[in-house]
Amino acid sequence: MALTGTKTFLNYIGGEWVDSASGETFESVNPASGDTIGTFPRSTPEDVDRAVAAAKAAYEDWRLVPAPKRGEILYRFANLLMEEKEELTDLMAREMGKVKAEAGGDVQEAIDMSLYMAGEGRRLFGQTTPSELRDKFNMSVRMPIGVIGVITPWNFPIAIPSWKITPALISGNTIVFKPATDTPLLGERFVELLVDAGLPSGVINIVHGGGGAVGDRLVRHPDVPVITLTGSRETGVEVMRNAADNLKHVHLELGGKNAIIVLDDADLDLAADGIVWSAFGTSGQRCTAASRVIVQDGVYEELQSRLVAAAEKLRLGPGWEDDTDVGPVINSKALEKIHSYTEIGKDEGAKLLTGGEVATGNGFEKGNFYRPTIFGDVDPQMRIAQEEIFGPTTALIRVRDFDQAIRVSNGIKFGLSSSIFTRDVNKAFRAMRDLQAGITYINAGTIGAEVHLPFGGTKDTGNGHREAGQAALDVFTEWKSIYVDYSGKLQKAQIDTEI
Ligand code: UN1
Repeated sequence: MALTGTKTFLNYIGGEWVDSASGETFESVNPASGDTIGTFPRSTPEDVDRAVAAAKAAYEDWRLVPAPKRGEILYRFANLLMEEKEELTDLMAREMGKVKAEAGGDVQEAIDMSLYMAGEGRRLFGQTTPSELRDKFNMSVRMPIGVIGVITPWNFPIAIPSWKITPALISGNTIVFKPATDTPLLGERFVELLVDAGLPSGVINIVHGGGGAVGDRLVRHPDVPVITLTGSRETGVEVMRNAADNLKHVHLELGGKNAIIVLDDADLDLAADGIVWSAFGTSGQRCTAASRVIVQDGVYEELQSRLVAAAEKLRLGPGWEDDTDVGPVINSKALEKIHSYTEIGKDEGAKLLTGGEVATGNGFEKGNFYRPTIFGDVDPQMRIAQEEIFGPTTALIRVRDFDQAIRVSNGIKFGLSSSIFTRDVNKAFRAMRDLQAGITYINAGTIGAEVHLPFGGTKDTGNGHREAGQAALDVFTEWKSIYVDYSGKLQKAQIDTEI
């Protein structure tokens, strides 16, 4: 299959590749070069309706396929991802822009997740418990829910669909998948591989198009009882509101404004490496990116100069070139937003230490390249220290002591990832307890979550759910409690209290 070019792609509904009812299209564009990757259907609510109907019909049989058999399909899918890892990595560097090492990691995360969820096919544990009555057996089992609406972002175009789709499938649900319009080809490849792995018709459906026509219809469709979305806080609020009329289960994974704390006793080499990796990896376009660095007085100057020197050494370039450290950002709108925050930071009185500009020359004009940016002397209340920028910009905040560091780290509306560099085990444990976030790292940056642990955040990062790990199953199943009375007589719970 050609990786780039103007090939036209289709939706996949009920086991067939089909055009949109609209006949209209949009293009996926390489963020480093401006080249067209492919043309995709700009789908309509009508297309969503067809996909939901197909998924609803397929659910009737899929829910009855034994879970270990569903797992075998996911094992095959994981194997196909392994076989295609190199091709998908290269495609991701071109369609999404991340550097090859990270693109490979994105695919690897999907392989890990698929293997993990394939294994769930032989677990999906419930509980067996005693009964309060004689000759009675009690248990709880996980039940699938139905058609799941999956809405994914462009920043982890293979990993995040796997976080949502593999637990949904192993649990016996069927899917209507709307990938981000910036990375439709990766979404399409994901589905192709699931189909090649042997998923029956209608179990997975993909409908390309925007949030307005496709996403909104999925969110409001009465036959889609569960919506899982990774996106912005604003989109999350809108989805929750629009899903409310049907009392849908909504799983939201939203923003972050993650901080790394560096105390006076930290290993500074390690901290500097962790900060550069977490702030500028994926060009800062991770929900888990370190967009704040909270530094204790005693090491502030030293760390600041090390970070500026390290940021200035990073090589900007297309993700597919081996010596690139930082790739482009996703599109021109993102570039504008990132730059507008540089202006906001300057206006607020923060000190721009390095970067702060769109990269020019060297062919950079063809893509969306922004220089790694560090602000110093940032006040914790400034907008650049409170709002998610989603780009290669980080803010250094000076603090007196550990307690102030924790307060500043917690002093935001989000609660996804957090980190502390210290050699003091007591402070490390207090940080594990007191940082208000779904994820805390000790002596590591804010990125690097593994698939067998819950992923998600507190406060405005979400609505209390987690993806990945066992926790993901709670989003895609409902508990059923089952009571089997084999006494042959009417026994009354809470009433027949004699033993
Ligand atoms: C995201 O930022 O949206 O821990 C996902 C990490 C990755 C996943 C990030 N494994 O940064």
